[in-house]
Amino acid sequence: MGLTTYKMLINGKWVSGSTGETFSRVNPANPREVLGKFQKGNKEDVDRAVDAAQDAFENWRLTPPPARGKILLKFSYLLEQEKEKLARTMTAEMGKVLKETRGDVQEAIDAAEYMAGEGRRLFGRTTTSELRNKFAMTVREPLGVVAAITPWNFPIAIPAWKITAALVCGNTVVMKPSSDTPICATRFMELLEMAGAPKGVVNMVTGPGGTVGSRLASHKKVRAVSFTGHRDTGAEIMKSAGVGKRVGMEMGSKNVTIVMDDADLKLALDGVIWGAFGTTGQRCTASSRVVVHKKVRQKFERMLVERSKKIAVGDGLEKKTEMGPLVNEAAREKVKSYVEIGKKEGARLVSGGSAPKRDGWFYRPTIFTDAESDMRICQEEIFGPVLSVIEAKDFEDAVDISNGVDYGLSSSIYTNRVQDTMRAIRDLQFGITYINSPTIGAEVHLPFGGSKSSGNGWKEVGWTGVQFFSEEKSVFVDYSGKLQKAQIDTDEKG
Ligand code: UN1
Repeated sequence: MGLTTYKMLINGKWVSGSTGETFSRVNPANPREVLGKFQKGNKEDVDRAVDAAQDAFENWRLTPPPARGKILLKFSYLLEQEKEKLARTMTAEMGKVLKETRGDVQEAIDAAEYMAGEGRRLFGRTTTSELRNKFAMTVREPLGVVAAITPWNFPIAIPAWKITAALVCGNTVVMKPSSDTPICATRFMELLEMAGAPKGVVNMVTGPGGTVGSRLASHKKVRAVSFTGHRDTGAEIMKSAGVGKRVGMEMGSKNVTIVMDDADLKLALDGVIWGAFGTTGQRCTASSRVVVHKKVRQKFERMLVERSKKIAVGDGLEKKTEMGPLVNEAAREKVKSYVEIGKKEGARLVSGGSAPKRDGWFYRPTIFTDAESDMRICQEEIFGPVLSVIEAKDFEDAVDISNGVDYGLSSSIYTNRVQDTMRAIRDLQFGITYINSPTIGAEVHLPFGGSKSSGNGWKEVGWTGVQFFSEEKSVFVDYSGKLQKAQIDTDEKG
């Protein structure tokens, strides 16, 4: 069978890039399997897509939000119908196991459903005025053309977080997907079109971040950029975007699970294993550190090592597989180099630390112990199946270690003490805190985002997704029939 050549979506048409050049993508579990050819877009393609989105904006912003919501509801039904097929495509394209890719599609369905309902909310506020016969309220307005720069680790869910929120608010979109998951991105766009998104309302340009992504971020007509990915790329995007543009950043993290001395260790074991090795550790929310109370450290560590050795690593399409490959060669090289760094720093390798002898970018679940909080393996994002065990003297020490990183996306604690639970909720400097469950598994109707260098203050999904993609305009209606001056004319006497 010949190789399929995929196109880009600009102004309702599937087109080739202006250079005619293409790139390819292979299956990470079997790099000899080439999945397709994709358009290598450039600046001109971005400009065409932005112009199309700009042209489509006028009609889309005036389309009643409930009608926009209906398209999103239809989109959620189409995703539901396509769930199994899409999940299989995703596993072949980026490697995570089938039950997780099904979860990825489900997360997109959930986001689309939530945002469909927003079409009948998009709440502003009404409030009082300090003057008589004057009315004050806020209304939500779209921003205009927005850019979605999306990652490969949640190639359906994360585009859905961003794009369904953008659309219900009345924005038009240009998406630049990761070059590791262009098939998922293509199918995502096709389903949006089938759901009824008018031409130009959603566009997609594939190609290198350095040209397509940076042109999108710096484009004058783009009013907002929503990015999920590596912190260094995020910093570049911030620079390209310059001032006057809304930029939402979801970047890396160095998440933590605290296991206290009173914790249910079996429950904690399930949670830490899932948090650290689910998605092969390639989640922004993955637990790459486990901070264990000294009283249970040795016991818990033995349990972790024993379980980690049993994890079945392999092709995510096979039923027995529990952990798939890394997304690409560079990702595996990065993991390898951090394992060397960890050894040199003096942490003790107690599980994994090598790649199985087979094709594909596999790596064994890896655990370091005797790790110290200031080691690079405990500070830097590895984005792979590498977990470091750090011992804590007591609760305060555990919180200090947890907070002692530049990042702050997700945290969790296993304890049954109500005092420690409440203090953890108060003191952990992370955008998300879980009690007695792993650091992964956020739901789409609550804010998602991190503190410190994990983000820049904006959050995604739920009502915070709506806030990002809309301008809350203040409106004053004076029906007194005379000039009334706020702050100057007072009405103290009544
Ligand atoms: C990500 O890794 O960027 O909470 C997103 C979770 C998922 C989303 C992860 N619902 O792990």
